[in-house]
Amino acid sequence: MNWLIRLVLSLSIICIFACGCGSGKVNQPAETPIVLGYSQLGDESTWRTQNSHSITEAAKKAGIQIMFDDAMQKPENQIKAIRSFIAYKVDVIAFSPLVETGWDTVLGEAKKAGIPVIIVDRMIDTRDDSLYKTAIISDFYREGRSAGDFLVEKYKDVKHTINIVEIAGTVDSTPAIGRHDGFMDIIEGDPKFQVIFTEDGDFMLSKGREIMREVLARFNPDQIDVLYSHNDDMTFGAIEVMEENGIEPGQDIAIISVDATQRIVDYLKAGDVNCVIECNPNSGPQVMDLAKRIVSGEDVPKTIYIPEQVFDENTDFSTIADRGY
Ligand code: GYE
Repeated sequence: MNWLIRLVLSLSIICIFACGCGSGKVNQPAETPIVLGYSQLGDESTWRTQNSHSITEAAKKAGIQIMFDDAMQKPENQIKAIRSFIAYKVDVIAFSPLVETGWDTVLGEAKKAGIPVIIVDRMIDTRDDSLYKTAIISDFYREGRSAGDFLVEKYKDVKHTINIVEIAGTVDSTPAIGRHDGFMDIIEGDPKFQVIFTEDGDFMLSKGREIMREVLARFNPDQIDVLYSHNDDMTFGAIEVMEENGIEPGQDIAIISVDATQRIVDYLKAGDVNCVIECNPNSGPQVMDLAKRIVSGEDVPKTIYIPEQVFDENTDFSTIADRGY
């Protein structure tokens, strides 16, 4: 489709025109670049900012024209963006779904239009897996189990009750579901572990702060042994509040956090956080590779898990590479 028409239509969509530079090859016939419509769910966290950066940079490097839309944490905006990608007849659609449910209709429309879909980062809940070509995601259930395993090991010789506060991610999102379920499946085996409070903080620093204030209004600090937070930004908010209240993070309250941004790794090294579960936001190059393979008709695996690690207070810190975000 004519780019001028697309430009006129795409008022709310930032189009990043990749120059396709860097191949250095001469005599190469000019090819029409792949056009990828990408619906990002928002910009709620350090992880998300890095993920968006990884996606847009990788598109440039791969010579893919990306139409990138930020849905600002609203599934209805994601549906709108996907519909506009369909109207523009992009070659491939990729999106990171805010929540798991509610995608069948719009993905059915993409399928009808013959546009393949790549799911990135979080998963969708559907009975019809022909609605997407591939999903490149994190194993959130395993992340939750790793958090539980850390506690079981840390408190293996302790007999008294371990009271846990959980700050969870967005309701109905794959990371919040997996990180909760995996964790519970491990700790429920031992009645000394008790989750005394859990609330959703939407993966946002400000909500982590708010929730920790609420927790301290309900409980004395010495009633809380552990904070399990579904992402680093919420942990940062909670730590701020602990410090305001004279609580030593990592000492008075043990902390488990998910993502592994540089700032949380620094806290881990300083003893302010006890366990960090890595969640890797740098999926851009793999997404571009999948887009190219799908457009050229290659078969790709239905589910791809991004490899991730766990760092805790017993890790040799010199082995933790700089995070870069
Ligand atoms: O952990 C969190 C972000 O979906 C894996 O979303 C992602 C999560 C990530 O807001 O920081």
